[in-house]
Amino acid sequence: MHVDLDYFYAQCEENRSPNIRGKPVVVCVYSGRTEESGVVSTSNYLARKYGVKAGIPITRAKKLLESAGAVFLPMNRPLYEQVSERIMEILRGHGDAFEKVGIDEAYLDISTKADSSFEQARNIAGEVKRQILTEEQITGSIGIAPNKLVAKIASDERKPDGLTMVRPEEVSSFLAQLPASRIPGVGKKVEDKLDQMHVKTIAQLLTLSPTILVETFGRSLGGYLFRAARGEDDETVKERKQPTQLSRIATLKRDTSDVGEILPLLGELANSVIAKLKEKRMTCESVAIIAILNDLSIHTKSKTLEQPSSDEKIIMDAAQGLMKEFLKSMPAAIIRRTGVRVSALSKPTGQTDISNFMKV
Ligand code: TTP
Ligand code: CA
Repeated sequence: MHVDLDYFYAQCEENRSPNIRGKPVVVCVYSGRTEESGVVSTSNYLARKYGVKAGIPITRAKKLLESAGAVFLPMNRPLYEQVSERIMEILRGHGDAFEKVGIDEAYLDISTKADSSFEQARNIAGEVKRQILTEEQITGSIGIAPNKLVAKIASDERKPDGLTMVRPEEVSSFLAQLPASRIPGVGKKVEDKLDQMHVKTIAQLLTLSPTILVETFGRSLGGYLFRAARGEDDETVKERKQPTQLSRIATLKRDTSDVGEILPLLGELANSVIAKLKEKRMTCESVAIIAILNDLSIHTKSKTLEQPSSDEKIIMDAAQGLMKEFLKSMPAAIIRRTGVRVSALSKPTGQTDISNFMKV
């Protein structure tokens, strides 16, 4: 089963401010350069009807939505991460194995829980949807199939609030009618090349020999396309490891070497990293600052803490201290973007950790 939440950031915003429901909602990543500069992160389905989608400039979105009563909101990542984390916990409980693949996307192996029955799988999907909706007021779209690849393609078939089940005997006919661009990993470049070969649908992709595919796309991508067109995939659903580092980076209002202008933004980024660390109940042992200069060169400076920590003051002091040192060591540096990174992350295991027993 593949679960993909619908217009996720925008849906979180609708839940937070119910008065914006029924209006086009656009979540923006403001670069901070000018009031309007930046791109659209995502939009609700109403805004998409006007052509407003992820990646287009905010100025363009404003033109498209002129006099449509649209709402433009800045991205609020901590909010989306909290909602995501709670939904992932719900999902985890429904799978024999669980794999989060993005903030709003996960695979579940439900073979055992569904007793290998597709009818039973459909019931589980219904229960998953119901639970996410009642507990978090979020809708998602689900694909159920014999493997991860087909499940992912299926979850995208009926959006929003969709449920698409593809039984083993239906895989070929389901895929055949779809555009080749629906295969995960087929972006604009591959699509253009396939176009030149007069391949638009997966049915047409089936006519290309492995030799042609490998010649055109190389061994790895060519082989993948050959198998994907046939709905073949044997990847298992596997839990991803905890991250070993976290970072946040942002653009300053203007290029500067003034510590007084840099520290407030650095402080915000540090706070965001600290919040994330606490949310994951993890500690870090190393803190680094990132400085991208106006010539786009990237500089980092890091420091090892005396002991693993998630303490606000310790991490904040470390980040700000590093930035002051950096500016002193490179007085001519003019900074364009800055960031904070914490690494050597671990999860304190408390009483069960053998080293704690040893200390007593
Ligand atoms: P998606 O699942 O691609 O998009 P979505 O959930 O907004 O819409 P859909 O109903 O079509 O699934 O991405 C998940 C979130 O990731 C999305 O809400 C915002 C963020 N995102 C960006 O910030 N920039 C991007 O370019 C994309 C594609 C997504
Ligand atoms: Ca989504």
